[in-house]
Amino acid sequence: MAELEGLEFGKSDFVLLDEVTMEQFMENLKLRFEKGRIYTFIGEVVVSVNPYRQLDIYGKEVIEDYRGRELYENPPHLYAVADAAYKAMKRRAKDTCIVISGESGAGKTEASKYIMQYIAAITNPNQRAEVESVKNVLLKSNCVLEAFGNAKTNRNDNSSRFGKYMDINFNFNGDPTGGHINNYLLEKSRVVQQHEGERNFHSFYQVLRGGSDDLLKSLYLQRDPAGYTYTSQGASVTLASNNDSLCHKAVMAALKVIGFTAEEISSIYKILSTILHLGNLQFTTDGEHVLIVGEDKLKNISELTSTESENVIKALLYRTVATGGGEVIEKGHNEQEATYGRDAFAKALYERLFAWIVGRINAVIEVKDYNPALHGKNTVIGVLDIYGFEIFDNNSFEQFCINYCNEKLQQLFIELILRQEQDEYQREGITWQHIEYFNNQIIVDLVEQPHKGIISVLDEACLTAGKVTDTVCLDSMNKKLGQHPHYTSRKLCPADKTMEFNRDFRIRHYAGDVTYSVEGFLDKNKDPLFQDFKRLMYNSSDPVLKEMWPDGKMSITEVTKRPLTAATLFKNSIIALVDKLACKEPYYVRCIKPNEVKSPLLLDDGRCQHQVAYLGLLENVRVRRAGFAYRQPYARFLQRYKMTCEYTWPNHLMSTDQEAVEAIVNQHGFEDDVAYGHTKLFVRTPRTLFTLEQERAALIPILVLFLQKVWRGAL
Ligand code: AOV
Ligand code: MG
Repeated sequence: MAELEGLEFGKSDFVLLDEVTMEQFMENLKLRFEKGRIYTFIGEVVVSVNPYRQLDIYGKEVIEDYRGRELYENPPHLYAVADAAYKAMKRRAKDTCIVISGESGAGKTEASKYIMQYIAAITNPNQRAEVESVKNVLLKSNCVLEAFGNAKTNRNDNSSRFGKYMDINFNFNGDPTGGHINNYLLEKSRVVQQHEGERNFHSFYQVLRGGSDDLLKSLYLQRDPAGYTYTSQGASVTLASNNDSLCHKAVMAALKVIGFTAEEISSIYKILSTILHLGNLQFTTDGEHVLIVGEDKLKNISELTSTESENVIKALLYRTVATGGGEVIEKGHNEQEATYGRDAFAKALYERLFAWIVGRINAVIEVKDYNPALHGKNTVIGVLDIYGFEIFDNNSFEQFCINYCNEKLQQLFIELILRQEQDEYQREGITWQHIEYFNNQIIVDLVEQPHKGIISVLDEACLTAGKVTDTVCLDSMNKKLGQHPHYTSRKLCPADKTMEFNRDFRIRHYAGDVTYSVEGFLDKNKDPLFQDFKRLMYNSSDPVLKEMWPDGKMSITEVTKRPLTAATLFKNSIIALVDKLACKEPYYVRCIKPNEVKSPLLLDDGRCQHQVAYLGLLENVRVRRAGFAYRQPYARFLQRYKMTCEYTWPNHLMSTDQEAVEAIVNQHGFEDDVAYGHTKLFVRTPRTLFTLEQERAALIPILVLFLQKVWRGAL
């Protein structure tokens, strides 16, 4: 067993602070960070600080130290939470989930990978081939999804640009039998546009830098990302770690392990290449018609997508529209429309590729032929790693969605860790001093409330016929939400020079104020794509591509129903996610970003205090300190520990179970560590239960012997 830490490393659980103040919390956090102790408990919650350097605290040996141990037996670690979630799942057949939260760059994705590795390492001791293969796919899927779903932002060189929730299914032995990945709103605008200092998704640079000469030749690509508009707008084509080429090889290998066929892999890279060529197409006009500059690229595109070149030209320059009289006509684009259509097509190609990859992985790991009658209950551990709260110089629709999602997760944390806890004490009649915390439900409502919330105003503007501009939409938000304490706009607050008239609005989020530019909101919310592109792809003779575009089958006269908007789809998916998490036993990792400069040495006081405050960590400590770590209904407690007390074994003669439980508690001298609720016993520290468990374990063999003798009539 790993040694518990000495006091020179500070307190391993914030609950042990002398006083719960920001000063003491920060002092402990800082001391531990300086000593390389990046994890600290708050009860069962792990607080993690990004070390920005490789620490020697992971790997096989350390995993062995944590395997099957109780939380408090080892120093705080992600492995301890992973083990707790696993034990709850295995011993009590509970579905559990591990929710990893924190702002962009705080270390969520890294944490999720360590957790997955831990679960993979401790399961399947018998090395059964089918379980090994499931584990392998689960682990390898990370590498693929990071390549296609992560990118360099100004906050994080490997920023997740999609949300990921992965369910891992276990059989009654506790071995993984499969899984399912849900992905949430990929930031597809990045495909065609990157801010200064940022990059497109890693996958593009990886293939350009790591693809073999033959592959690049077959894709008509040159090596230099600077040669493609879509990979060079951020003017930052290289990562500090500069490992694009190596990653490409790892992704190729992972795709093969997962089970992608050679044709499928080829189609994936053809799509990436198509997107790059599309980005380099330009449009001009001869005064009457719009023309495409660079016919050679067109030829490449039609070949890569297995479509006819004239159909590609047609889809890029014209759109089919149904007139009021039911007549179908072809309408030529102007230059601006053609460029817009091209970008929308490139974004959709990438988005569908990503969704298809996720679906393909799911098809491999989906639990097949599971028979509960035969195999027992199929339990699940969910791991959530989603994009963190983010503030950039320029915040748009994507940040709005990402930050809304983080509000929802904070709300879930409040609901599960703070509110339910306090509610239960009240219900059980345990003396309790109420702890104040900021409840962000008000901000969640500001965004998602039907008829009144921001999403609803946006949708209304999108559905209104005619030209509703972003500014008109902003006006209507100002009218509807001007009074809301968490909403401001420059119109409502003219003195605030940090915002622009007619363009900006600000939300006071739980994690800080974010000013959003409304420019492009409506378009991103409507997310239109001309049917002509869908049809073009559906008619491709590449079966993989065709499979991604089933809706291309519809003719223009059939495409009348308005699809749900991007914000509403996202909202619905996040509400479904929260419901899924809420019915599982939650385990939390709260990640903190120590500084803005990725330094392993600096713990920026101001930045960290801000995160500790908005994550509600002090309140978490207070609730935990005032509270009781464990609770059990009297009957269940009695059933389990009655053999440890002479007054309760084999049966008690007291009038209630509560009295019998009191007898057990008193005999062991645990009076100060418990409280009696209406229906449950509340236990403050884990050591009490640990002692009882040990005693029970020691007694069971003796009791078994005793009972055997009784049955044989020897006694
Ligand atoms: P995020 O997932 O929280 O951000 P990451 O997990 O990608 O953040 O972490 C950012 C970077 O910090 C990583 O690429 C590593 O360089 C470093 N890092 C994080 N955790 C560790 C660790 N335990 N040990 C060593 N280095 C670490 V975002 O996806 O942007 O919200 O959307
Ligand atoms: Mg991430």
